[in-house]
Amino acid sequence: MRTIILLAGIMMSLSTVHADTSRFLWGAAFSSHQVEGGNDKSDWWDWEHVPGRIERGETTEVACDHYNRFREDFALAQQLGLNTVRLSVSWSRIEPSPGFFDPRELNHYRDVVMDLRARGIEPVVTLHHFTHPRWFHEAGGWTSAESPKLFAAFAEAVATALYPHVSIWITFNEPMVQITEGYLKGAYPPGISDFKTGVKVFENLVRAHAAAAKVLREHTPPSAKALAVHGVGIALNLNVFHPAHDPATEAGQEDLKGIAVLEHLSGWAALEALQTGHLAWDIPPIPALKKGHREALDVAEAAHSLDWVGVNYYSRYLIERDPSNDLGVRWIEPPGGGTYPEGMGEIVKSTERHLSDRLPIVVSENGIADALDAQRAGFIQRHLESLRGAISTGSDVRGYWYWSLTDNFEWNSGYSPRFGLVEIDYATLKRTVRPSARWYHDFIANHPEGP
Ligand code: GCO
Repeated sequence: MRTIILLAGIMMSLSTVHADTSRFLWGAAFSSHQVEGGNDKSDWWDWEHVPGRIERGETTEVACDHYNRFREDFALAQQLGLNTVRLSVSWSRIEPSPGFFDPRELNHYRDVVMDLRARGIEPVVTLHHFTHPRWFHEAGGWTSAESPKLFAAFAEAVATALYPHVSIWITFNEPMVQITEGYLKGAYPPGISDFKTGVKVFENLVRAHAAAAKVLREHTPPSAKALAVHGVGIALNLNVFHPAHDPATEAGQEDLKGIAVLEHLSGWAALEALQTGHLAWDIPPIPALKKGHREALDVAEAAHSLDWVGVNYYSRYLIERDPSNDLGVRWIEPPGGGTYPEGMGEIVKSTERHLSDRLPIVVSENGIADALDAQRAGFIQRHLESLRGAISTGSDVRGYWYWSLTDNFEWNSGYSPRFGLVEIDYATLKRTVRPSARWYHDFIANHPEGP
């Protein structure tokens, strides 16, 4: 009898009602390097161990110890009523040396996705979230013509090992951030600051996406079609840019020209290439490129290589022309800060204007660093209201993934920005669900079909 009662208790906690995955994907996101700890065969590990790079000298030996505590974290995701969790797998763990795919690590990630599924949560798997193996970096990383082939081999190893448990894939997180931070500004690994190299990297990322997309589609189970989105997506970093000056003035017109360059670089060039297979650069002269850069190239295999588009949206910036800056523009935080909920709907609409394939949209990241948890619930609510506005005027948005499930390592900023629905006490690794997470739970429960 006792056993029966116990079992019934377990069944009850596992049968937490989840929003229907065929209607709307409610979730939270995170990436391997930012939470797992011990990702020591990666380029980011080497980067963060150079003194002075990361605030307060923080590194990821332990991070949130998610690698060992994923079940505890997913139990919390389940309590929150999420029906999707967006995670990433670590290429450097899986392929620590060229061509060796470590079966223990592949099994680890199989356990990860199966644990989610056992809880009624659909895993969304990102293959590349900024970090990759040290050996790949040493072999030239994304500047090498071999890189698309190497990435596709990694994709094949992952897709085979996780089959048939993953129906929603993301090839790259923020490919254009990888390019601007890593190859134009030199603020992320490999720390290069050279526009022409960035252009080459873009081509390789497009080829790598296309090669991986083919493999991933072949390894997406037929049952995936029952989900609101399935197959291959990309997560684009899209900010809202407004001119610093009145567009009716000459200065405002200059600002708009700068915005066009930024938008092309940060989102639309990639979105166009992955739909049409046509990779076009049309950059007017800017300080980093005295003569500008015009280039058109066909990457036929990239045509129609997306099944859905992910939009990472955080904030708004005012843009002003500034010849002293490499890109010829200055980013200004608007008075009162960059938080701009109306931008959620605006960015969905402008994404749609750049769709030539009919692709559904998912908000693949949206979040706020708020240690005191004073603003988070309001932030989410206002962004969801804006999203609701876009949907009610015809936008095809099928999901929302809050960044992030737990606090985590925020790249060069270290551990101080607190994005989590769940707070991490880094001294004890204790997890505490924040009040805003309970608010999010209730919102989802009341809006199973979307905001
Ligand atoms: C990015 C990433 C995340 C960040 C998040 C908060 O945008 O850099 O996708 O890894 O942690 O955006 O800044």
